[in-house]
Amino acid sequence: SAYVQDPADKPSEKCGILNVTKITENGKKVRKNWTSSWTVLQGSTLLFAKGQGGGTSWFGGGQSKPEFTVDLKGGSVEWASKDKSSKKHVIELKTRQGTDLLIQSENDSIVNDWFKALQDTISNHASE
Ligand code: I3S
Repeated sequence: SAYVQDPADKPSEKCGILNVTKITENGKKVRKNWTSSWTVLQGSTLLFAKGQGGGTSWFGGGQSKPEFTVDLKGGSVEWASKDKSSKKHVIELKTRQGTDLLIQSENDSIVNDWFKALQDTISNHASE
């Protein structure tokens, strides 16, 4: 039936507000700067827009550009060890480009969903 969608055909799109910081850039350690960020997973790309005081930052639809994007292909996710952050529910995302991020939310179910989505995306694009 047209109403039954094969889960394999489902486009990987997910969005929400997360706390994010880079911890390395091009393989070099950088100072943390936790930012609340509108986050969009689109295909194998993860896009972040910095939250702007007062208004909600948005990208797409011809509006402001994402603050930064990372390609998940060839990356990895794991739960961050205690020495990486004192915060709870922290995902460590490592990318092939050498940019590593910590991604966090106070809401553990939100973080668990993102962990699964990132992991699925990485494994679905593993052969690319
Ligand atoms: O890994 P660190 O250096 O303990 O990370 C903390 C710092 O980035 C701190 O800012 P200062 O650079 O001004 O010290 C942040 O306020 C903390 O949130 C960082 O640690 P957590 O454990 O929250 O990731």
